[in-house]
Amino acid sequence: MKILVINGPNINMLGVREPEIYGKQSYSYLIEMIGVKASLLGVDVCEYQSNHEGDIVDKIQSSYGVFDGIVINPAAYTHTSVAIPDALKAVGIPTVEVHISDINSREEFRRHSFTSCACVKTIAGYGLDGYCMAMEYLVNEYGKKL
Ligand code: CA2
Repeated sequence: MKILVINGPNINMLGVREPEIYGKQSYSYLIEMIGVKASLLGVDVCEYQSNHEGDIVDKIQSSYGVFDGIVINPAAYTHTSVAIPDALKAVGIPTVEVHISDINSREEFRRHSFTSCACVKTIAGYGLDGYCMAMEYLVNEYGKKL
């Protein structure tokens, strides 16, 4: 099984500020953790991060026929982008949405996700562990059928 992990704007700044919300670990720690989890699960993983909505759309489109599952944290685009869920629906790859923080208990503008309607599951509020939970979910639900 091949899984693509997509991170949106500012996730590359993890650990730099707001550790009380996003934790103390850096983006490179997250990448390493995802790699270790992939090995344990026996899957191939690729990571992609961009601060640009169109680039994320391009990456999702180019995943068609290449990846069997996507884990996405669209970051701020969660609350603004229609293009990202449209792209996810267009490729039809099972996708799990992840948020490090619990978006439902934060500011009002973070409580709505445009992405979730294009995802098979949303995991929010489990910190970086949410990425591992999302990968595990994809493997359990879709890995064995491939
Ligand atoms: O909780 C999440 O994972 C979010 O997707 C993170 C986004 C935020 O806009 C979403 O509402 C929830 C923010 C990404 C990281 O932003 C940083 C801010 C300060 C320092 C480092 C990263």
